[in-house]
Amino acid sequence: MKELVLMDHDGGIDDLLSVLLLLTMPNIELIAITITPADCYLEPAIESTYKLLQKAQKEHIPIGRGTFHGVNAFPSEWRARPEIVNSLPMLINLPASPNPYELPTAVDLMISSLKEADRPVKIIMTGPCSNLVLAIKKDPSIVSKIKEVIWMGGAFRTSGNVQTYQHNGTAEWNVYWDPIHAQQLFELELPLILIPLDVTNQVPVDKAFLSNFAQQAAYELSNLAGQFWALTVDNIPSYHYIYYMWDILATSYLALEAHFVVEEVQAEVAIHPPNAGQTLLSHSMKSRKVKIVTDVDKKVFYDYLFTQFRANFATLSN
Ligand code: AGV
Ligand code: CA
Repeated sequence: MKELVLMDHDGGIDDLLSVLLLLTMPNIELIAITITPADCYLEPAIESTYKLLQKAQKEHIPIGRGTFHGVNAFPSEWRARPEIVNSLPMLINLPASPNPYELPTAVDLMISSLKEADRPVKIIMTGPCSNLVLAIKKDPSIVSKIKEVIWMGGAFRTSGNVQTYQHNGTAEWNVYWDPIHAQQLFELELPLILIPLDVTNQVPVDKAFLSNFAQQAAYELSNLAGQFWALTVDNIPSYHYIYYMWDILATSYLALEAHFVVEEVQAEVAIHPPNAGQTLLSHSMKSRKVKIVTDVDKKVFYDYLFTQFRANFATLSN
């Protein structure tokens, strides 16, 4: 039987690539996508998501709109990226989504999708965790329908990627956007596995990768994915803003679990400056057991991307 999966993403380029990757996985059934307006503006990210679903003839999959905004906003330049995606030749002339404000809220869609599911669901989160925590607060009964939560977030034994005022650089952005709900997520003690910077740092999006990947651009999915990645290259030259396979690695966990090294740790989330959003290994009263990924078989991971994207939309097996 197919694994039921619900995705919550926040519209970054690698979030959209993660949607694309999910659509290539034969063993999962995507039951809903909810969007957090964090590393994106909501409306264009809904449009990108809907367009990708249309390409795969999956536009019946419901989309939920996040209404909660975290305390620490993402830079506007990053948030505007889906506008470019929507203008790419393969996507620009597709119908835009239905009125975003007529969509269910992310919280309500999460609740209804989980309640209607006939078996427990895996949740993949590639942005902040606010929608999920708010959904559980509104209807705690959904916890029994959650099989596992896979979250791209955190930085444990490595530095963070937030560089801003009032911050010492120890936090990862998805946690920093809403540290309070992140700490509450830990306190919920769900089956939670984090894909933190500790492991995503091992899988950069570099020119050598892009160059190899371009060789299979005759396949529609590779062509589109290659264009998405090209949009991130202005991040690459600068040391601090290098682009990684963050969310894509987290998404691939659904298919490649056996190739990931997982460790159980005790951790908490700092909620005040100068390290708001830092995921700290600790044994304080606030700390909880969580699983973190510390290593991945990089060859298996990159090979998997090449294989999955060697496809055309009309022939997606899923
Ligand atoms: O911290 C990684 C998270 C991932 O979910 N995001 C990007 C991925 O979608 C935030 C982020 C960190 N650095 C960035 C980010 C950058 N240079 N551009 C855009 N987003
Ligand atoms: Ca993201």
